[in-house]
Amino acid sequence: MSEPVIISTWHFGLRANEAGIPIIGGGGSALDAAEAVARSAESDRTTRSVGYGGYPDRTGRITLDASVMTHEGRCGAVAALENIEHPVSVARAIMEKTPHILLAGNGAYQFAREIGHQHKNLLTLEAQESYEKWTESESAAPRHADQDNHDTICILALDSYGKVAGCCTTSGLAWKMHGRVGDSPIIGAGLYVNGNIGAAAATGYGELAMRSLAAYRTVQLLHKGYSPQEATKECIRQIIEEIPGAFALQLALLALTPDGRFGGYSILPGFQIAAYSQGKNRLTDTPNFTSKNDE
Ligand code: SD4
Repeated sequence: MSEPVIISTWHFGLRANEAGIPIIGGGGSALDAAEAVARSAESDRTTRSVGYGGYPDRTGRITLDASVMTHEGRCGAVAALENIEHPVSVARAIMEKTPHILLAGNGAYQFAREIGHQHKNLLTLEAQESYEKWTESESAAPRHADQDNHDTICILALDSYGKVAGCCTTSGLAWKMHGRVGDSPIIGAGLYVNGNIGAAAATGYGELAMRSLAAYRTVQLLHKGYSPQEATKECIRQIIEEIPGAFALQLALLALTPDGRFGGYSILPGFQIAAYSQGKNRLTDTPNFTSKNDE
């Protein structure tokens, strides 16, 4: 038997973890626990980049990306899904009920409706007001993921049977172009799980994770014997070396191994992991490239 672990991204992961703790503590699966954490964040109207309450794209529409992956390497994802509160559960249903991995846009919406998801307007008044302010004031460039624009939740979980699983769910970068899809539903970019080696996920500026296949690369580093902390750091180091200008953008990685070790690393300061382990749910700061605070 393993000691269960749930790690998730950013400070609001702490509250969301609470939804998964009774599941994993009661002998439930890593996937069930991670999905419950994701669903809790999706329904939280105060998180600005996940589901209900998220910021819209530059045309005022909220479009959602999500993915799930199991210890067996089974996976499902949705991209550019609109008006459905729980994209993570749609991603899981694609994995479990269809021969496909990724459904996008209207097809994803139709599938969600067929399996019983309700149509819901996800744009809250607060998010709409922020959007209106942006349309009046800003240039047309999508915001880079920074301190104020970082709410994608990624969850990696280890259950008491020693199985790892992960989920990501997001409304993506605020004010993105309509139709833009980020890293979160791209298996290998925003999320990757290998049941024997470990799991990794990314949050931040999705284009960096897509160009580098950051989650897959991190799992490969775990395979080479790096610890989760070292693997996330080395992956960020490689990305900064390979991609011009990456050092000025935020990308944060987290990783978990089947023996319960975990860690994270980011380019810019401010990334935090909400970690439930050894019976405690705590927020931990992670080292980052900019502050060079990991020596
Ligand atoms: C994206 N990676 O759509 C997401 C956004 C994000 O913290 O993680 N923000 O690019």
